[in-house]
Amino acid sequence: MGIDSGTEHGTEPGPGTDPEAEADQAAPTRGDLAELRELTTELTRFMLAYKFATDEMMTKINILKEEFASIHDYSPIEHVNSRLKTPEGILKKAVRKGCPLVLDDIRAQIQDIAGIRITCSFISDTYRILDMLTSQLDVTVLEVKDYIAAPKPNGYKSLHLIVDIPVFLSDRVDEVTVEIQIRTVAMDFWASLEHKIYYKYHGAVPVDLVGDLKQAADAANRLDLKMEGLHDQVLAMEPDGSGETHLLEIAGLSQLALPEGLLAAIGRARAAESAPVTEPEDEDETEAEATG
Ligand code: 0O2
Repeated sequence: MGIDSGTEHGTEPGPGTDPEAEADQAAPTRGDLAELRELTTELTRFMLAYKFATDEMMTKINILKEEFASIHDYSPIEHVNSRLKTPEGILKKAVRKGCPLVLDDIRAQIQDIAGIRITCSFISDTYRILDMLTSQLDVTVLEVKDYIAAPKPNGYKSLHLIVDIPVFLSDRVDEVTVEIQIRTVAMDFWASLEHKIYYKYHGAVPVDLVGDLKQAADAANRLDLKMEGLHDQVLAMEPDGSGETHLLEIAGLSQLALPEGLLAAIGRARAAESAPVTEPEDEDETEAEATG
């Protein structure tokens, strides 16, 4: 690109060079600029599709979270966060995986450009959330990896879900891949520390630390099982065992409250419906009685 040419820093041009020709070569042509503009637009569209897919998936998850918080005593979702891989991160991963640096190949081979992590209270909740998301009609499941049932040798546990969801753009619909990791708070605590250690040692974690990490993963698992057991006991103590609470009692949902008159009318209608059915009196007899 000419940064090593002799014209840099006021150096005299060497014999046989034509400064004008060099300047022409270095200056971007109209064609170059058009190409650059096209590439920028293409890259922006590429990244935007992942941003929109993340937004859509976050909406789905937040709907579940809010619905649970409003109707049940607790939400199985503790936290949700999302991240988009940076173009640099995508490039690094593509090079690491030997993926051609072509957008279509990157799209097909790098499945965690859009990533969402859901942290749940209990192990059973992770599967519950997995079922709820995978059964949504517009979600195409590409892969489920169950590292909870089959943890990695280092102790890593999590559910990994790779899905495609449609993103409706002005002129087309793109199917965009999103990676969703679902794990308990304890699994997440372990994974974030292990991730830090792994990066600190550039992947070559000392053997004793590997052993300690595995022990910590086992302890996290014991905690998860204990907490789940306690939770089951608490649920069993509730009158109907459902953990349901009355929607209208929830603070912050006053705009959903029905007028008292309407509630009373619904109550009367229900009571009438469930009242024992009385046999209708014989019409002729009633008429005869009336006429004397
Ligand atoms: P980062 O920096 O979190 O994005 P892939 O490389 O994704 O094509 P792989 O490795 O078979 O294929 O996928 P897998 O096993 O589903 O892992 C994907 C992601 O899960 C990782 O992304 C991590 O975020 C997480 N993960 C997997 N194994 C471990 C682990 O042992 N410890 C921790 N802390 N996290 C793990 P990246 O791209 O590797 O890293």
